Amino acid sequence: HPCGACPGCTQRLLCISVVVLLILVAALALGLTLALLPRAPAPNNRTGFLCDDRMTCVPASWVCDRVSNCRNGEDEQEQLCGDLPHSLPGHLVFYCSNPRFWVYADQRCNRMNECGDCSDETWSLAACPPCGQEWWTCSSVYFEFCSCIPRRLCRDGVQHCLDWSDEFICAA
Ligand SMILES: [Ca+2]
Ligand SMILES: [Ca+2]
Repeated sequence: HPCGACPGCTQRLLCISVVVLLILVAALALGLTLALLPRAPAPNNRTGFLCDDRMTCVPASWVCDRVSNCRNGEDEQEQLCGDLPHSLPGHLVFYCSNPRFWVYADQRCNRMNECGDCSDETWSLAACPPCGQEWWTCSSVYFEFCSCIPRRLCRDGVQHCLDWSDEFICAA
């Protein structure tokens, strides 16, 4: 039978047409959405400097270190490095408790005392997470550390903690 001959056939054809149309519209909408979405700035979510290739993410402390890490050396350009730290984007800089001193953002909470007064490590300003598995928590007697001592320094016969806990309590 030709389709017009029975009402059921026409209805089925109409139904199929509507479904096909709906699928097409949905596909178009999905395509548009994907095309309009902002592209991910980097392969993973890290804080750093994004090179012009939109792929290479340079750690903050590699910016303006006189070594080109971007293919075209964008991380060392005059515009960025001419007046440190003011010429740097704010997210790459951490100001110590004494605002005359600053460190790169990736030096905050890296367990090393780069501010000199541990304000990049232990003060509320830095808001660091707890020391974690690899570290022993105590007050350091060494200038280079603050409140986290590498566990490899536990029970090595040298006092690293003010309370000696690295030699008497910490298990390496
Ligand atoms: Ca560099
Ligand atoms: Ca630090």
